[in-house]
Amino acid sequence: LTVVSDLRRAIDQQELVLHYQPKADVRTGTVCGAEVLCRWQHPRLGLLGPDRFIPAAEESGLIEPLTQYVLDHSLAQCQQWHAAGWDVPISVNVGAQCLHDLTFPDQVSDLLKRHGRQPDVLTLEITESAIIADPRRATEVLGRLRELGIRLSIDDFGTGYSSIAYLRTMPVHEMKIDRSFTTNMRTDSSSGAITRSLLGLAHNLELEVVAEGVEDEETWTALAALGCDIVQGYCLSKPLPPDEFAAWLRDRM
Ligand code: G
Ligand code: G
Ligand code: NA
Ligand code: MN
Repeated sequence: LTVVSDLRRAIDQQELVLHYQPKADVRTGTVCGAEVLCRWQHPRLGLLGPDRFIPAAEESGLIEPLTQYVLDHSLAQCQQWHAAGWDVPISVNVGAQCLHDLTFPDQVSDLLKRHGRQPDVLTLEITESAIIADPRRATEVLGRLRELGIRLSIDDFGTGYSSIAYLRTMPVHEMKIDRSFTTNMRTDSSSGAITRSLLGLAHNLELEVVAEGVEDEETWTALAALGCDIVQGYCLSKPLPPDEFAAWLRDRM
């Protein structure tokens, strides 16, 4: 319970820290973006993962200010990289409440302008459950975000109460195949079959495909053979704080 009042302070005091996990083109290995993952540097409890505070933020209404914070700080970071000669698109996770707020698209647009970034540097990762809570409202908000030129990605695909029918009406650009399928795709035949099927489904709908949870070279190679577009996972790098991410990027260039 104290998490909620603590979290409000954390946002005000800027105790939330952002880590960045790179994504790469499957064929060339070129870095093509980074997912922004929030942590809380708690003064007493140390570094807390999102599972410790995102659910409380969603229940208490603090997810909207938290999302604003994450967008604001990651777009500032993106602008700094740009000034240093690196154009790294960013992907930010967005919960259900933002997708049901008709003012959200304009808020995002204002933040992009404030940081001097073009809309196509930003991908918003959404989950199926966020859509299902209020599909009509979510479709309207997503349509507006897409009109603004922001990219949209459907995260953890296949793990929620998925409805493939939503893929027909959701204006998304990208599908992320959940790591529960990709991590074991070479050893578990049903995970392999699901991965192949999701790739086929996404490509038939002209969506780009990101495979999450790619932990080894063999899985990367197998995904390349299946025509997957982008990989993310420990094989490339774990999520890193900004200074370590910059050093990692410098080493690869
Ligand atoms: O960083 P980690 O791999 O532990 O992230 C676990 C999950 O926490 C992610 O898959 C994502 O759904 C969620 N998460 C991380 N950062 C954010 C954030 O800034 N906003 C929201 N809404 N969820 C996040
Ligand atoms: O947005 P999402 O809930 O998918 O967040 C990704 C989560 O998965 C983060 O918590 C991140 O630390 C974790 N992760 C990223 N890459 C890998 C990986 O290769 N293997 C595993 N097991 N977890 C990963
Ligand atoms: Na995500
Ligand atoms: Mn995921």
